[in-house]
Amino acid sequence: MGLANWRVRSYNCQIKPIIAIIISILLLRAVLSPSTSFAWFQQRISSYGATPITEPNLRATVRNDKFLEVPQIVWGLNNQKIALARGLLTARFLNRTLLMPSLSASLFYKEVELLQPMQFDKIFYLEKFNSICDGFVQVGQYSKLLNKTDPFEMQKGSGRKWTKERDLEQLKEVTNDNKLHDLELVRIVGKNPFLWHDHWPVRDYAEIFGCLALVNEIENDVVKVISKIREISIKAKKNTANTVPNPIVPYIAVHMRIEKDWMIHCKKWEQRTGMNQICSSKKEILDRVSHIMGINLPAVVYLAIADSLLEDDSVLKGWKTGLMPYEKKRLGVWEIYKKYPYLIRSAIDFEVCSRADIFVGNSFSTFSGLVVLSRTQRLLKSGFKDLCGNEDQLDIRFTSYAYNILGDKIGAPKVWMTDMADLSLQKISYGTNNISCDANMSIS
Ligand SMILES: Nc1nc2c(ncn2[C@@H]2O[C@H](COP(=O)(O)OP(=O)(O)OP(=O)(O)O)[C@@H](O)[C@H]2O)c(=O)[nH]1
Ligand SMILES: *[C@@H]1O[C@H](CO)[C@@H](O)[C@H](O)[C@H]1NC(C)=O
Ligand SMILES: *[C@@H]1O[C@H](CO)[C@@H](O)[C@H](O)[C@H]1NC(C)=O
Ligand SMILES: *[C@@H]1O[C@H](CO)[C@@H](O)[C@H](O)[C@H]1NC(C)=O
Repeated sequence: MGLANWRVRSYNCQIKPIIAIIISILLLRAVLSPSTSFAWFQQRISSYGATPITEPNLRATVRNDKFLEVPQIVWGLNNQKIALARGLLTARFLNRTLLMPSLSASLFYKEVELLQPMQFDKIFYLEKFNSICDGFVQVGQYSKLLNKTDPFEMQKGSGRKWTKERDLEQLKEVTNDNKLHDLELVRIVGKNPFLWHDHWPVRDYAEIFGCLALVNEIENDVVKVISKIREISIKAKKNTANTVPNPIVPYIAVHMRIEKDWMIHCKKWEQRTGMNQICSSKKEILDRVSHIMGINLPAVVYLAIADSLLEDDSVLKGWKTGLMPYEKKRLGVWEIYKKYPYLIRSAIDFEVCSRADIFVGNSFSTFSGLVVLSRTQRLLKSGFKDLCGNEDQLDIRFTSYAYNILGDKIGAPKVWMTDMADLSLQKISYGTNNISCDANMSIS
């Protein structure tokens, strides 16, 4: 979600009244005190919209003997990817290599000791990353450090007073400081400095995400899950009368965001903002998906859902005839997921959604938003220019939809494509109900 920390925040909503009063007092204090995440969140909302600082043609020289170190990266997979990209773009701004960052394998938020630190290269293929992103950003190993000079510690501020402008000003000061130029290591310290301020255009993020390939072991498991989906599709097609010799077996992936804590949170969010398109009930999701035109039935629908919903088989019921819903358990791939921590489970689901023929997600989810970004990139690379407004000419494959927004076709979800010319990541990291594409969208 946009409010990336909805899991933390919604936790507060489930507590009994007496505790709620105490919490309210604490919250009130939080508003008045600049150093809390609540204040950060307020300020985060208000600090978007300035122009980004990078120009596409200006290629910095990333030095491979000067490094930037960033603090532990936290939260859900896609918020971690965004923070990782900001760390890399900060390193690029300083012409430095980013030292191998530490991600968090678990979804715990508050208890730092439960985060399960996981090195970047345990999940992403380091050599591939550096080769695809060569000339743009680089990740380096700690073993490359000579340790002949003391590191410079760059304290990132926090709270309401630490604005986007100050954040940027600090970066510029560091680049202008000649003494720092020769220091081997600049170390950023502060609390989750990359969850907040955004100085870069969507294109820069997209370029980095395009360099992230999973390590072979995990990639092989992605392939196994997708083969299993296609296998079931092929069988289903064979059982129908209109058998074709070479069946095309597309599959649909739906990121079904209906966890209890999300539903509580999104309802509050709708109340606060006066928007009514953030939440979608299970029934609404099923209904919108069933109205997508041009799907060749029967078709497998892969449900990307949180593990907590796997025991709830009501997600498998009520689908239109011909749409065959499967989650990890019914698909028989739980054994594959089971051996991994949260981060990798989510990363596998991400790829299954990203490579689906049709993807349907929630435009207020960072997970869905980054899936659509990756699919948009692929569409543009394959020569698509103007998707929106030309739905009739659209090849059904690789189309993405937002189930929380009604589209132009009766009952169907809205076609969704990332605006690659956007100057900030706000829409993706916070969510939006404006997902129509821009005519000036072009191939990067
Ligand atoms: N929410 C959740 N998702 C899980 C879990 N385990 C695996 N996943 C998968 O990860 C996907 C979504 O990841 P999230 O962590 O919810 O997404 P995010 O990257 O934090 O972004 P948001 O959508 O903004 O919350 C789900 O669709 C699941 O398939 C889990 O314990 N909780
Ligand atoms: C410098 O320190 C890092 C750890 O902080 C270590 O990995 C590296 O090997 C050290 N380099 C040398 C040359 O000792
Ligand atoms: C980074 O490299 C560019 C191009 O070589 C140069 O103009 C700029 O001054 C460098 N900046 C820093 C902080 O080293
Ligand atoms: C929606 O986004 C597009 C670009 O992505 C922008 O041109 C347009 O003005 C936005 N519309 C609204 C109502 O915000």
